Amino acid sequence: MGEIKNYVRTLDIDQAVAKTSYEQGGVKFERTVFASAPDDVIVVRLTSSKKGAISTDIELDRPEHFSVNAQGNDTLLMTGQAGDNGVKFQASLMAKTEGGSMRADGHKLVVKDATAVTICFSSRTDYVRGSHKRLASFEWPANAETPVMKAMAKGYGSLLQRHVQDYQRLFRRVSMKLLVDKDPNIPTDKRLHHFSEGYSDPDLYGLYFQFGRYLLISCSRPGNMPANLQGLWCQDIHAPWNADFHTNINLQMNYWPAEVANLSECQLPLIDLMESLVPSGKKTAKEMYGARGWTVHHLTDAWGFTVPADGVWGVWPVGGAWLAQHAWEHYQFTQDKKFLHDRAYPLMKGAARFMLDFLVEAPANSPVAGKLVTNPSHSPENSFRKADGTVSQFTYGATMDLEIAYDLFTNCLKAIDEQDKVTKGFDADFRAELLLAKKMLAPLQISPKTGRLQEWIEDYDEPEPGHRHISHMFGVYPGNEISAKDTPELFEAAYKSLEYRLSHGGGHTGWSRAWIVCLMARFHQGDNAFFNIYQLLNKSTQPNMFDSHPPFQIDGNFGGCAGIAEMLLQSQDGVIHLLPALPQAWSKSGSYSGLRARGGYTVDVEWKFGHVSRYRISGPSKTVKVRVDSKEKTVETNKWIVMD
Ligand code: FUC
Repeated sequence: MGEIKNYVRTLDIDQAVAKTSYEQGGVKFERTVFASAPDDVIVVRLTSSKKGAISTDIELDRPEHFSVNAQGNDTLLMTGQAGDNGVKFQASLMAKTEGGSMRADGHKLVVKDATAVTICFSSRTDYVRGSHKRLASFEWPANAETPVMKAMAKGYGSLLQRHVQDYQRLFRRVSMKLLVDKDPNIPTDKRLHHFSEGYSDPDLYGLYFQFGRYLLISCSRPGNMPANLQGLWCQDIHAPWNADFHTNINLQMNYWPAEVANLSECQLPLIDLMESLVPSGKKTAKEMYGARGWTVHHLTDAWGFTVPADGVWGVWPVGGAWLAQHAWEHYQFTQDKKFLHDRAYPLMKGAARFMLDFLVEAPANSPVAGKLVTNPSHSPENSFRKADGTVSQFTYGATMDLEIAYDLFTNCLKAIDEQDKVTKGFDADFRAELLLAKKMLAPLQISPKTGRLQEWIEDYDEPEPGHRHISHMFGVYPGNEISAKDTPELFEAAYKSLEYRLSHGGGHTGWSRAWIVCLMARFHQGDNAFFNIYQLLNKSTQPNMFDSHPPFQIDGNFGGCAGIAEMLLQSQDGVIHLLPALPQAWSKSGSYSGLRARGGYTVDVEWKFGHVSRYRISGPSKTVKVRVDSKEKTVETNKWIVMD
């Protein structure tokens, strides 16, 4: 057959189609792969430039616990079980040749002298989403061959067209153009490598942003499970951290870009998951804490796990309260009143009820005596050193807990006010309970010694000052308790804390670096945000652009995607702020369209030499408040506004 030449692999993120092509013996071979949501199949297409040049075996394989049988001369059926007692699965592959022949041979299909081959693959398990149960054996198997047969009947051209149309409906909502000053045809792994040598390549950040959107569209569609630690791209039988859902940063970070990057419906799997956790979360709240409402500790899974795991780190019952922020954010961006009433508010109220019962008054010898604090309390995965030199992980009222409680109570109060417009006196008793608790919450502490926002209620020493978690920054991002406008002292103190973390090696995992990007954007520090997104790509990104914890973990991709958006648009303060943290490196010229702002707005912006040149805000009201070039004004919506 001869030497392989011109081997190229591409992923077209405008189409979500991957291709591998090469030449051998004067023939060009091409493999095209895509995963189609509308047809529920993975499609592989093999083509050759010369008639009859494809001869190959088609097999289905995995490392353990399965068997494969051919069905007729064009289909393979795989059945098996994950481990000894895990989910049962069934996968089906169907192939069709153009030219040549195909026959089954035991557990494989043998293709001879074809010019093209189309393969459709689909799989099923006996897991029932939502109820966390498995199908009874009489309801199984699930006929995985049905989608492949239906898909094959449509033909390759139609499958490709249906897939691209479905994908682009979501993907093409947003465009992002950062200055292109390099040949965009340079392979991405080489562009990333050039980065480490100090080349500037602004457009690579635009690509990274869009790659994050591509990933979210591809792994988090309505009706499916949310993105886990690896999205859904897992090559292992035993994945790192079981590819679970960590709720002390990672799962939430996966959904940080969803709303602002105009992929609102991709957030729905997270809402579904939350709702499915309520029954077991209620049991945990009641049995462990004697509390109303629902709670989740620092990780969960597909089976409704809500109790502590992993020792001390796991005794952190505020995961549900943090997750509830996503239900409120979904409402804020979509303005979907029915969603607010039927889904978001019940979730938020249940999470808030738990917090209300979990909070206790701080004892007399505490610096916040009589105020409400959490107890026991832990600041995710970090520890502190007490005056007597002992290191501990447990205390009361860690800053993050207080910030999460504040965020949740504030959001619940806003949600009540929204619904009060329809039903006067809406949930009045609960409103009163929230108001009182919010007033009594222990205040955030600034260290008199260092001027930094404390991570802990007392001014403890930090044994690991560069810790990857930066939990006390929750109030800056993703929360909004701390802002330049409303709490300038806390804002300054929080910035000092972040700087301190960074100067001691903070940001060494991909997701930690991505969080810092979002924070720097909220601090309106464009160049610092840029430096950190540069480091995310330079130090924590694999050649295929997957985020590296290490190992591969997808949260950094999503956090980085959200961070880039946050540098270019913010809307958390009731004003749409254009280019709030534009770095020098992207300032020469650029544009975006289709980013979303709270209140149900869509924003398009163009800029030159660091200043907005024109913009358009489309949305439900006639006018809107905007902040451009540090000036706040009210402008008309739905039309382009040209700056002088
Ligand atoms: C948290 C982090 C780890 C890792 C794990 C999946 O526990 O502290 O770094 O990301 O989640």
